[in-house]
Amino acid sequence: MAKSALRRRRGTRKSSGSFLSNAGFLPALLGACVLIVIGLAGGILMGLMAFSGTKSDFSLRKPLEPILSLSRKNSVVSHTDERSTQGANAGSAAQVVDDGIINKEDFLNHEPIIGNQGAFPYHQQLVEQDHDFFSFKPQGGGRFDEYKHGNSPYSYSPGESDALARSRRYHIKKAMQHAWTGYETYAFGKDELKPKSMKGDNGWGGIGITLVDSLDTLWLMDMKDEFYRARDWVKNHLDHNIYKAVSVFETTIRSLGGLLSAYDWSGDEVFLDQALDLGSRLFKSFNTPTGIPTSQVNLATGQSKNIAWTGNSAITAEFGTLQLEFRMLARLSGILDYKEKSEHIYKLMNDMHPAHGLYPYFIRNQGNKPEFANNKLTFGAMSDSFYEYMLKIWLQGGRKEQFYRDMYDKSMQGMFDELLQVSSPSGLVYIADKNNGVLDTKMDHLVCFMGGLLALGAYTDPLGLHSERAQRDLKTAKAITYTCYQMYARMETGISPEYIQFFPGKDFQSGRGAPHYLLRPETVESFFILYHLTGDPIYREWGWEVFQAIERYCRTAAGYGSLKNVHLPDIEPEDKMESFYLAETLKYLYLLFDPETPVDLLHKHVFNTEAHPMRIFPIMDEEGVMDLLKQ
Ligand code: DMJ
Repeated sequence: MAKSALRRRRGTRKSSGSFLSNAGFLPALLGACVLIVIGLAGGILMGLMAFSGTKSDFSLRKPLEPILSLSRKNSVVSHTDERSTQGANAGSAAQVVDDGIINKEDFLNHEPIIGNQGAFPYHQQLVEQDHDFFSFKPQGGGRFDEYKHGNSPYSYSPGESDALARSRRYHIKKAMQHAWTGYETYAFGKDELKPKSMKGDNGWGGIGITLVDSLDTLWLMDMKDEFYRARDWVKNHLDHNIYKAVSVFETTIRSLGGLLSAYDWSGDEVFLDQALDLGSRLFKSFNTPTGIPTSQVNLATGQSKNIAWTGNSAITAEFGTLQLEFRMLARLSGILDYKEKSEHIYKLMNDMHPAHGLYPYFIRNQGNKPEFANNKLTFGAMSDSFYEYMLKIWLQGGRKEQFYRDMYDKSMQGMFDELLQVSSPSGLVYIADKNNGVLDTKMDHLVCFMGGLLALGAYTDPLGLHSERAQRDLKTAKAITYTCYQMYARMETGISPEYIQFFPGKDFQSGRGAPHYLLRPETVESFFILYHLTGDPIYREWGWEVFQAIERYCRTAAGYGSLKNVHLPDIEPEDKMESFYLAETLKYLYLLFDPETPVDLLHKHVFNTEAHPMRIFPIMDEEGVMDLLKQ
């Protein structure tokens, strides 16, 4: 945007979005009347210019973003003041919103402020190609307070942050090149690169987990030479016939999902052949009396078992996160069983009718009927992606299988009723756990995927984006994502710990015993989805901050390593780089800054839980008959 236009928009910042209350309007109207009376043509022109200047502020607002109905009952009146936000990273003063929200009811009745606080004030200068990340210093969490309760306070025009985004995208791709080059040099074909000792590691059984998980990231970042070298390894060396019990869930989301997505983007049959081979081996885990697969399967023999530390139970997030992949496999192979048996799990779960649509994370799968094996509710570890797939199965099938959407909406209602919390004193919105009916006021970093999921659910809600339900979900998505951003911003390294705990009067503290960061993606995942759907440039600002912190504190000579303690800026990274760093974290960051992305979340693609995008497909024919295999 031209600088003069930006200055003009900043100059018109107001505390109310009402057209009539915009101070530019009345003077313009009065001026126009006077000038008409005295018949001065030049005066008329000036009046018109003043009027159109006011209008242009409204036309610059992004049309996708809904403005809530002003007639909603019990809305808390928001008021603003001109205090500047502490440490704001742009010269312009932000408006802190004191919306008086201290508990869940206040939050749920709160009507978000949308686009009426003037132009977006946080744009920074383009990033140079030789940018020095070592000088990055976290600025703390005392900024962007005006976003806390699901507000999108500033106006913006589509694409106004694109030039800046491209200058940042360059550095995300450089990061991928750095990580991939390290992997290719020291660990090609191994499961993981050890980023400090520069060695390969085959902890997953030797099925090239990092390579396969990275394929579509290489494709989307246009690293085609690297992609085809990896493809040749998949063709010539990848062998799933290994005598080892592997995790059905992890191997499905990382390897099977990676192969299917690589096939979907490139059309290269090598990936399909390997996916069909791997899928048939993993599918042996479904041979249980209940039909709920075991946690592990031996890829060579097909022997399957649950893991001992769960008390021999199956894990909800594991068996509930296989469906996108096996439905895709059914479609590509013509083997209907893949679809039916993976979907059957959801029917079984639905028939258990858990209170509030919330599922404990251990399920006994030995008898003829599944049973709940504990009473622990969470949207974090061990349950998370089960809720994610309720929505995404529905999206994958062209939004026609209402059963899944109903299940999702019921569970979200349960989450609102039972788990959603507001912290004190800051009023941060988060999703707590519940153990045997007692709230555990903590939130895993893993829960941060919920910002993106709720937003996706809102934008595709059959009741419409302007419905009360979708608006509730959208503002909650934004509020949780703000809390997740704070999980980074408030730490000494600018990087989030594994979980946070909330204490009355003290907001949150890093979770006792887990101050580490494993290079996890969930927060930047939500930044990407929220940016993609709303266009609000704030998510690019937060994403850039997170990326700089990762560059500063996690980069090693050959890749990136996890952090043992996010409170200690002088600590070295660990010798561990999970494949999801390349598959998810770097991919989501790249997509966040990629104005030219071919990814389309609303019309074309659905991401599996490991960030592998696949095309959606209508799953019923015109008559409404289920016909997965007809495509
Ligand atoms: C990934 O393997 C997947 O996103 C999974 O659903 C849970 N989290 C890890 C990364 O944190």
